Amino acid sequence: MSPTHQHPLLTVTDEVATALAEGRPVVALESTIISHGMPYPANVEMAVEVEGIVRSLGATPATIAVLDGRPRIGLAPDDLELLASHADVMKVSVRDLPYVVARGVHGATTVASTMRLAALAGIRVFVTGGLGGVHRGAETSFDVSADLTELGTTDVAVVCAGVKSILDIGLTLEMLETLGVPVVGYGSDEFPSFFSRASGHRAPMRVDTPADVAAMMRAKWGLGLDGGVVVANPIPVEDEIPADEIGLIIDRALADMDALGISGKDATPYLLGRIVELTDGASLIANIALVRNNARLGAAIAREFAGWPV
Ligand code: PSU
Ligand code: MN
Repeated sequence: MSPTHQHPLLTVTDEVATALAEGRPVVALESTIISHGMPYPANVEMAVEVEGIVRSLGATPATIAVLDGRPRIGLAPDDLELLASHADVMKVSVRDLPYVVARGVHGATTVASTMRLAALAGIRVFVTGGLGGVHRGAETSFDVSADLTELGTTDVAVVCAGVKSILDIGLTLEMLETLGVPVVGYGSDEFPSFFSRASGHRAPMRVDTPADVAAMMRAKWGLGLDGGVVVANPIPVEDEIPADEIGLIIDRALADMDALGISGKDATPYLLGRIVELTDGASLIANIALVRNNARLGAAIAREFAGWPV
C-alpha cells in the first residue's frame, strides 16, 4: 500500500508510511498503556525506550493515539510526552473513537482501538503489555473488554504477556475460543499471567519461533479467517513476580476497587495504579520488563511477516 492510498482520516508519519509502502516491518504500539497504565515519568520513558528497541531490531515503531481528534499512526517524542503527562487524555476504546474524532480532543487508544487503527493503516503486528478480557464477576457486571471482540474481527497479531489475574483468565480464554482467535503460548505450554509465567491455564497452542508465528498469520488470513492472533509471551524468569505473591496484592486491589464503587472503563486503570502502590513500584518494574520483552518478539515477528500483501 503506498502512502497516497492511506485512509483519509488517518495521519501517518512519513517514516511509517514509507516503511509500509516498501513492505518493511512495522510494529504498532498502543497509548492507553502510556496515559492510563503507568505513572509519569516511567510511562514516557517506557514509550521512548520501546520505540528504540523496535528500531534497533530493524522494524519501524508506530505508536498510535488520537491527537486533537486526528487518529495518528506514528508519534513524535513531544506527542509521547503529552500523552504521558496530560490529565485530560481520554481512554479510548473502539466505541469512543467517533466521539474523540468528532470533538477534536486527545485520546489514548486501548488494545481494541489501536488494533482497529493499525489495521486501517495496513499494520499487522502490534506489541502491548497485557490484554483486556473478561473481568472477575462478569456474570453479573457484564464487564468484558472490547479487546476480545476486536480480536474476533480485526486482522492484527497482538504480542502480550497474557492477561493479569485482575481478570478471569479461564473465562477470557473461553471467550477467545468462541471468537475464533488463536492463542499461542510463545515458547511455553502454559498461558502466562502478565507478572508471572504461570497462570494455572494451559496455552491452547504453542509456537517457538517468530517465523512460525508469521506462518500462522499468513495461514489464517490466507484462508479468509478474519480476526487477530494472540501471542502470549511469558515475562522473563528474572523479572517475574511469583503468582502467589502478586495474587494477594490483586485480591486486595479488587477489594479496594469494590469498596470505592469503581467500575466500567475506570476499573483497569484503577487496578493497575493500585497494584503499583501496593507493591511499592515492583509491579511497575516487572511491567516495563515484560513490555521490552514483547517489543523484541514483536519486531522479530514483523520482520518474518513483512512483505505479505495486506
Ligand atoms: N492491561 C494492562 N495494562 C494496560 C491495559 C490492560 O496490564 O495498560 C489497558 C490496555 O490498553 C487494554 C485496556 O486494552 O487497558 C483494557 O481496558 P478495558 O478493560 O476497559 O477494556
Ligand atoms: Mn470494561
